[in-house]
Amino acid sequence: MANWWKNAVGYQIYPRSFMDSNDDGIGDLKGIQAKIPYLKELGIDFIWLNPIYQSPNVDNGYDISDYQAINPEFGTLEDLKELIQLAHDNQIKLIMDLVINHTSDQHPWFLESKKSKENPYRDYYLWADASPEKMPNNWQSFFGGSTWTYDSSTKQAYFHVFAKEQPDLNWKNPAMRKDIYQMIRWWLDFGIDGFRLDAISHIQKQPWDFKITDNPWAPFMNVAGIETYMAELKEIFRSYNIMTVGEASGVSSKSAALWTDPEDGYIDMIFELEHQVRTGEPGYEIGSLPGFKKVLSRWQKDLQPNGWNALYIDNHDNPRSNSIFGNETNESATALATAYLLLRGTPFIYQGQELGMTNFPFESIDELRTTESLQTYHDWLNKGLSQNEALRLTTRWTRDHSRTPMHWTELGGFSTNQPWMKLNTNTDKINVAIQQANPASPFNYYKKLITLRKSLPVFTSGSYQIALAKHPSVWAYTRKDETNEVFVLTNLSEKEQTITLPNYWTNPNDSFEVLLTNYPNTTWQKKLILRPYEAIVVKKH
Ligand code: TEU
Ligand code: CA
Repeated sequence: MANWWKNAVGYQIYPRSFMDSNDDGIGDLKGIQAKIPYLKELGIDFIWLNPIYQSPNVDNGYDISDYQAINPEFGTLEDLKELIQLAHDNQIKLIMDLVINHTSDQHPWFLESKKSKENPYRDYYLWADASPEKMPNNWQSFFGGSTWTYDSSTKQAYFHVFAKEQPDLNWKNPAMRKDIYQMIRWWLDFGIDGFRLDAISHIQKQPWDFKITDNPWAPFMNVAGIETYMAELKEIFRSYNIMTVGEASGVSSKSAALWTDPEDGYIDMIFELEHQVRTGEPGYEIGSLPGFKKVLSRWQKDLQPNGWNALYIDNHDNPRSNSIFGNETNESATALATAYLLLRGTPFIYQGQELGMTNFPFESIDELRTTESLQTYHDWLNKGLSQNEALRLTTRWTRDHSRTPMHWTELGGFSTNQPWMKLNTNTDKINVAIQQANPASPFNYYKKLITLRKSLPVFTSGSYQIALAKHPSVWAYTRKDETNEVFVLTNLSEKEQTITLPNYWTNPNDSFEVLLTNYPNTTWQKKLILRPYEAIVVKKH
C-alpha cells in the first residue's frame, strides 16, 4: 500500500513521561503497552517514540551509547517487540527516533576514537588540531559554548553542535556511514514502520575556515554536499514500506519541496522549525500569531505542488502551545487543534496536547531537568541577575514545560512513586479520566477532529488557500479538491472578533453545512462575531 502515511495521524510519545508501569518514577515501554487502548480510542494511526536507546541521558536519550540496545529504564528489546505487535494488532504503526548526527561520548566508537590519532575509529568523528587556548574556529554550539572540546592527550579538539557529550559523526567517512546504514537496516528488519530523523540537516559541515556572517548556525545547516548522504539514506528507506520524517531546520520551504518530492525526495515529510515565532522581550515573550500563520501558510503553498508537510504545534522541545498561543482554556486548545490539524500534511499530536495540557508554573530551579536550561540559568546568574529573574528568563521558553508527566487521573496516575520530574499542578482539572467522561472536553473534540479529517479526502489532498490573510487574530483558510470545498475559520485570540467573510464563502446560492465547532450555537453568515478562540469548520454544497 503506497503512502499509507498521507492520511494518517501521528502521536508523539515522550517515553520518560508517558506511563510508568513498574513504579520507579520513569515512564517505560510496558506503560505504553498499557495505553494502546487509549490511543486507539483517540483514533491515531502511528506512534513516534522519542529515543529509547541505551544512553547516559545527558540529553534524555539523544546521546546514544548503543543504537541496538534499549535503555533498561524503559525495558527490553522484548518489551519493544511486544509493543510493536500490540500496536500492529490495533492497526497502529510505530516509528522510532533516528539520531545519526552524533552519538554519546560513551559510545564505543567514540571511546576508541579518543584513544589515539591512529585508531581505526578516529575518523568516525570530527577532530582538528587545537590548543587549550585556541580552538579550530569560533563556532558556537546550539546548547551554548564552543562547538569544540579539547582533548589534551592527542592535542586535538572534537566537534559537537549540541552538548560536549554528543560528538558529531564524520559523514565524510564511508566506513562510518556503512556502520550507520547497517544499523538502520537492522531496525527496519526488526519491524518498525519508519523513522523520525533527528537534526538531520546538520550532518554536513562547512570547512573549518568558513566565515560566519549573519547566521551563527550557517556552518552546519543544510550545507551543500548533504545531498550525497541523503540520497544514500533514501536508497535504504525506499526499499521498505515505511515513513520517514526529517527534523530539518535550515531547509527552506522551497528546498523542502525537493526533499519531500514523491518521486525524487529523500524523505516523506519534514518538520519545519520556523513557526514558533516569538514576540516580546526575552523572558516575557509569547507566540506571535501573525508570524505563526504566515510561516505555516508559506509552507502550505511551497509544498503544495509536490512536497509534503509534517504538521505539529507541540513537541518535546517547545513549551505547550495552549500556553504560548492559547490562554490555557479548552477553547484555545481546541481552536489551535482545528487550525493546524486540517492543513495539508501529516498531523502529529504530542502527548497531553489532546487534553490542552499547559506550561508548568516553575518556582524553583530544582524543578527543571534539561541540561540546556540549567546552563542558561547559570549564564543569567553569572551576568548578575537575581535568582528570580534568571528563573523567569529561563523558564518562559524551556523544553521542560512539555516534558512533565502525562495526566491520566485527577492525581496524575503516571506513577505511584515520585516521578523523575514533577507533574503539573493542574492534574485535577486537566486529565484523561475527566475528559473521556465529558463530551465537551478537548480529548473528545480531538476525537471528532481526527474522524472529520479522515472522513473527507479533501483534508488530505485538497489545496490550501488562505483568507483574511492580514487579520492579526483570525486564521481562515479553504481546502478544496474536485469534489469538496471546506472553510476552516479560527479566532486565535481571547477577544471577540467581528469579521466579514469573503462573498465566495457565503454565496446565497450555495448551502453550507457546519461540520465542527468548539462552541454551541454557531451561525454561519457574512458578518460574524467570533467568540474567544472560536473554531468553525464548514462545508459548501
Ligand atoms: O533537536 C534539534 C535541535 O534543537 C536543532 O537541530 C535545531 O535545529 C536548532 O536548535 C535550530 O533551531 C533535536 C531533538 O528534538 C532535541 O530534543 C535534541 O536535544 C537535539 O536534536 C539533539 O539530538
Ligand atoms: Ca518505569
